[in-house]
Amino acid sequence: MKQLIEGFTSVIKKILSATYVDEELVKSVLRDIQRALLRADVSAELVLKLCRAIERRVKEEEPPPGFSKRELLLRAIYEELIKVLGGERKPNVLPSKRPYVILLVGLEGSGKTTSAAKLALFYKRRGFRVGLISTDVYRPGAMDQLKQLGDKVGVPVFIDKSSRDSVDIARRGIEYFKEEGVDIIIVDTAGRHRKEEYLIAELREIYREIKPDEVMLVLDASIGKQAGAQARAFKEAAAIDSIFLAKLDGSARGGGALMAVVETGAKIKFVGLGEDVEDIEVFDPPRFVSRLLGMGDIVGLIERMKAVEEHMKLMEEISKTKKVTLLTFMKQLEAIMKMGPLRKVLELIPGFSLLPLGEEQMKIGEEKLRKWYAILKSMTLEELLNPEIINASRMRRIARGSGTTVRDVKELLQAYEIFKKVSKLGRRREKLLAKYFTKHFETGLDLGL
Ligand SMILES: Nc1nc2c(ncn2[C@@H]2O[C@H](COP(=O)(O)OP(=O)(O)OP(=O)(O)O)[C@@H](O)[C@H]2O)c(=O)[nH]1
Ligand SMILES: [Mg+2]
Repeated sequence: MKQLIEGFTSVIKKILSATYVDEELVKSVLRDIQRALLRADVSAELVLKLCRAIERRVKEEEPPPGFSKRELLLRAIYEELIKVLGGERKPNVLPSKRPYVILLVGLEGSGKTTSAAKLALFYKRRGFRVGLISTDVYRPGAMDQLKQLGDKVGVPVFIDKSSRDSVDIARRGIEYFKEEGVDIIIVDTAGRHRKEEYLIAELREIYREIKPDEVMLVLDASIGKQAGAQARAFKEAAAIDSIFLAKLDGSARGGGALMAVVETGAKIKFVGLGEDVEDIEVFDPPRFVSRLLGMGDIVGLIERMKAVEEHMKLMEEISKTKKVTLLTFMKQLEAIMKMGPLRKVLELIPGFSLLPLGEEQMKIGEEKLRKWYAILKSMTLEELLNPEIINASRMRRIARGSGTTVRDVKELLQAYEIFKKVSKLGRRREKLLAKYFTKHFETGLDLGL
């Protein structure tokens, strides 16, 4: 994983430090991405698909106002990588019932026992009572290994070194923990198989006997893209509910394993990122990609871009709709506030960047936006949709509810009237808005256009 992170970090550096973002830079960036991914054992097909998607977006899309081609390129890389990793959604890792039995399976040495302890700690920290069971009757020392790990994370472990019957141990262990009132029972199994088919046969037997709520397949990421074939084989032959992708940290091929497994449609719930019991993470594609890119504020950048797009869309809609209400106004304020500092926002609106607005006026403006928003939030939906019903007594109630004064409420209503006029003006809107903002923030109260 380290190599992949290094590869992407240097790609991002290249983008950020380039004087121009032109076709040549995009080409060289895509070449670097290809090289980094192929080295991480990602399949050539997937690499090609990803790079084509990035290239197409940079070519075809226009950055939203106020943003550059550079930012568009960063966003395309970020979003397309997330797509390849299965999308924005985080897996649900909470148990659906109590007690909840998780059966861990996987080939020899894939990381089952370590992952069992990691899971125990993970759930314990979230307030669940956890129990661990070792059913490994084959490898000497296997039970002690789990016992030691259990002690380390402070979770009880059920073992029986005198028994040779793993299914029986599992059954008794589950019985025991049920009586103890444990919420989540994690069953570690023996990894004596080097080949999938033998394990699959045994798995069916255990499954029939203990009927776990979830079968979690532990895969070793160091085998690279081959992990995809393994995930597929298990998925087709047995009831695998989720995947724990272990050893994603250690090898250069982890990236390939990750993407190959996602491609099969199997659900990766957790990833193992080291030998320690702490080294576990819920697989969260956006977070993972942020780390991969090594750019701390990329999420912030993309949120700002999205907010601007939302604002543009809203403006479009508002200029189309006939009925403008306080609710429209409120949505507009919401969109503006999401976009960041007012100065930045105004810079995005044609004509505004030239306005001689000082720091002081910006501050007044921002405070006002916040106040207006608080007032709007104190209104009922009926009031938002039919502003004309807001009489003196309603105004008093709204002012009280929002911690403002009746004067503030009146001011907001005046602002809304102007907004209503302006939003009907289509193209002329920006100019008038500009005029309105300068006047308004200069004097604080003069709302006349
Ligand atoms: N770097 C790294 N090492 C890991 C990770 N998970 C497990 N390991 C190591 O992989 C080796 C095997 O781990 P185990 O947990 O014993 O694997 P197992 O599947 O239980 O093995 P068997 O029971 O023999 O099949 C150990 O040396 C672990 O420390 C991980 O996420 N990262
Ligand atoms: Mg083991």
